[in-house]
Amino acid sequence: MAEKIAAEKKSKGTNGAVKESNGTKSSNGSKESLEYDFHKETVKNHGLTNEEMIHAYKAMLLSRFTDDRIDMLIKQGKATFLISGSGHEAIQVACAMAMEGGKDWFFTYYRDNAIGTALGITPIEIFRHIMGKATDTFTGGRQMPMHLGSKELRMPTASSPTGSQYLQAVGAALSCVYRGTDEVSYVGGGEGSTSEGEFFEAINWAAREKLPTIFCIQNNRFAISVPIEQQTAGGSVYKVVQGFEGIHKFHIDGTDFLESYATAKEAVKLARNGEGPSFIYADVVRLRSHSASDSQDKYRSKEAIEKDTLKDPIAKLEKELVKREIMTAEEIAATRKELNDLVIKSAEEAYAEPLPDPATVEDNLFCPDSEQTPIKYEASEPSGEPIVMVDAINHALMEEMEKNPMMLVYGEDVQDGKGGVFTATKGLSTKFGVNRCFNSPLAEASILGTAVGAALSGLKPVVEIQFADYIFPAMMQIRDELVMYRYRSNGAFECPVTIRVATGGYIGGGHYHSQNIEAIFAKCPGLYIAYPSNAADAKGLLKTACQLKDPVMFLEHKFLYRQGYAKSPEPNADYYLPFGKAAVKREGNDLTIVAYGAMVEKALKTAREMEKKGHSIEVIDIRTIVPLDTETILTSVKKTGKVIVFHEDTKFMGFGAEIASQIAEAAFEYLDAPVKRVAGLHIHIPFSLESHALPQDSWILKAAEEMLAY
Ligand SMILES: Cc1ncc(C[n+]2csc(CCOP(=O)(O)OP(=O)(O)O)c2C)c(N)n1
Ligand SMILES: [Mg+2]
Repeated sequence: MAEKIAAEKKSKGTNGAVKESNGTKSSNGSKESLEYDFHKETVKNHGLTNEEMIHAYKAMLLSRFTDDRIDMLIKQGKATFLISGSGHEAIQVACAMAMEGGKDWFFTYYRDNAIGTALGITPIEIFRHIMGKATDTFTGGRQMPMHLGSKELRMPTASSPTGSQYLQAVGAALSCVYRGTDEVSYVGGGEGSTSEGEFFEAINWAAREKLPTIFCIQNNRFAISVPIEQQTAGGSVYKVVQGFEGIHKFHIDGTDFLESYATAKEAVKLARNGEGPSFIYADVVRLRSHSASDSQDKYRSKEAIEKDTLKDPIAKLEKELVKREIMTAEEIAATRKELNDLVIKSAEEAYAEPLPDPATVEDNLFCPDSEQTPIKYEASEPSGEPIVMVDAINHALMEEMEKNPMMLVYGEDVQDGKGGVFTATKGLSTKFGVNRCFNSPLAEASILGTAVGAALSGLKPVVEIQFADYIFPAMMQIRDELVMYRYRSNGAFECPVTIRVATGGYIGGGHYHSQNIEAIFAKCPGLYIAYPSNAADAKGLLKTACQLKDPVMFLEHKFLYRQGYAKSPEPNADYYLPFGKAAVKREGNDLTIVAYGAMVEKALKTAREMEKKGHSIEVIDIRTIVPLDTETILTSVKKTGKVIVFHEDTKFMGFGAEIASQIAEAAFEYLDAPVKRVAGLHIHIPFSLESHALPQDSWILKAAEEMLAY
């Protein structure tokens, strides 16, 4: 497509590539590229009114003056950090003006200040943010500068990991198409961040599905101190991206506002018309050091730094405004003064405002109860035909997709005929169509990253990770993005993704088809985690996960999928189980065993054995890791005085350590024996020696005997 467009442009003689290279070397040896493929001829068709040009100029100035003021505030001890957009303003303002605030989606990065000002974010809002004030509407004082965000502007609060925004923008673009809109999704980033794998995953997904995404790579030739030659093969990711079909590519001078605007306008037009994504590679200059913690004179020559100032986008636009007689030199001077005064006044006002109330420190980690989906829990008893766990999961997905047209299911191999490697998603794509249940590329970060973007923009993605062992490419999206959105935006954005993960061992799966991951992910604040032990619980909990406005990790034990003892009478379509409510599977007085997942049946087996010897054991299935039903555990322990915490994952740093320590802290006086843990060895699960690594019936039986004899 892009090649076709380029060929057409050339044949029309309006837009051929300009091949002019001054061949100069910067201090670090970089050759500055001036081989633009978007010709100045097109710029004539920018279509901007004089007022719009002045708006652009003012937005650029406001952003620049705000940067300058922050630098001053740091010197005065009134601010701590600056990450400046100086030199990047033209392309940013151009993109903002080519799009529509409040309609389109903006996945910005920490240097995208001028996008904000062009869309109407005011200097005082920036100052409140950089000073971490309670009035900071982007993050409520929770994030360092510069992480813009605005619900009204559809600008999900930015984060710091370089490159994690790309897939999210693609997910939002997917949502734009799914919802039948002509909305467009912008994503900004630096040239350095394109070395992250997620960048290429995002280009791949957007190009493959022709999604309305505008990738705006701002090439300032440095990633902190690392020059582009050390960053990218061939010295330009623009060249690398040529290999992707289905995406329009533009290489432009991002310091030239009109060229930037004409390009952005073209890209937005293509996206709105369903003609696919665009990749804009905009050469810019970094007029300040990377951040307030960096001094570029350590790694750049004075001459090279000075040379960049000759390309200052604001000076360029001023020249253009005068040349076109849109503004006089006097008007420019007056505008500069007026805006600088506004910036100084805004900084003073913001400084006087209060810091956040310490009482709010835990707010907005999860959706507050008052705003959560109202659910009638356990409205019926499971009483249908007995069903195996994997079918219960399948039915939960069917029923919830039926109820919620915004719910999508995707992952590797989930589409029919396969219907998932464990058949959990069988029939969904046939019943609901492949726009609602579809195969993703083999890329876990893509699955999660797009799901985050889709969820932010109104969909309910319920995605599958084929094996827990392979969730780790998605770790960044889960740990730093998914679970943080609500908190980092101080409640403005929610990210209700459900991640179904096939988990656990006992299937002879060796190192890479056996892992348990609940302890790793329980360390992620803001994530609910369920780990059911039977079909009815699986259905009830998964249906609840599909309704909740928070991220949920839903762990499905592979060994239980078709296990006879994990069968239950099927609950009906209105059966929902609450998170944080443990099940007392069996009552007893002499010992408590706290278990979950595949360990529940082993615990019950031990209880049955010990009953024959006259001992009564209480078995608790916690059902959800987060939240943990500590109350049910403590009530039981206070009654029995003895407790074994039993799980499959490694004993060392396993989730049982948390349970054990909570018991020790809250019920020490009630204990007649030290808290005991029975769990897996701290090794990688060996294929042929699995039964020596994972807990066996004999392990828990022996431990119970010892505890009862204590
Ligand atoms: C995943 C990740 N690794 C490292 C960092 C630290 N870091 C912050 S900005 C940056 C350089 C980014 O360069 P580039 O993408 O070119 O954007 P620029 O800052 O030049 O606009 C680095 C390494 C980070 N924020 N995230
Ligand atoms: Mg850079």
